[in-house]
Amino acid sequence: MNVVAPAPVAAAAHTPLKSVSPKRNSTQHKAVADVRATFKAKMQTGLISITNASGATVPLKSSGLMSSNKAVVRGVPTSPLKSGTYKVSWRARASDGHSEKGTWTFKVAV
Ligand SMILES: [Cu+2]
Repeated sequence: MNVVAPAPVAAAAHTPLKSVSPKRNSTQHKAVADVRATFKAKMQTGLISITNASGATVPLKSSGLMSSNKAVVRGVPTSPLKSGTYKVSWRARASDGHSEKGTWTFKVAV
């Protein structure tokens, strides 16, 4: 009888991203007060940064896991985001200790 080696397990996201707000590639028609990356489970740590169309970092008054829901990494700009294109970068550590990161983009037209 042949011994079949187990197939290698594909490197998958350990705690996948469930949704982002504002939605990826969306256009918002009012100023955006916060951005959120929601995962399928609680995370250990998380950070968000936002850059504008010229690549400048948008100042945030807070960035991190929401204390009321640790599956959500939230970034709160110092002032709501007005018209422009924004890129959100997130980085988070899952409960198994592995770090993940990603980006998404959205527009504001007010
Ligand atoms: Cu993992």
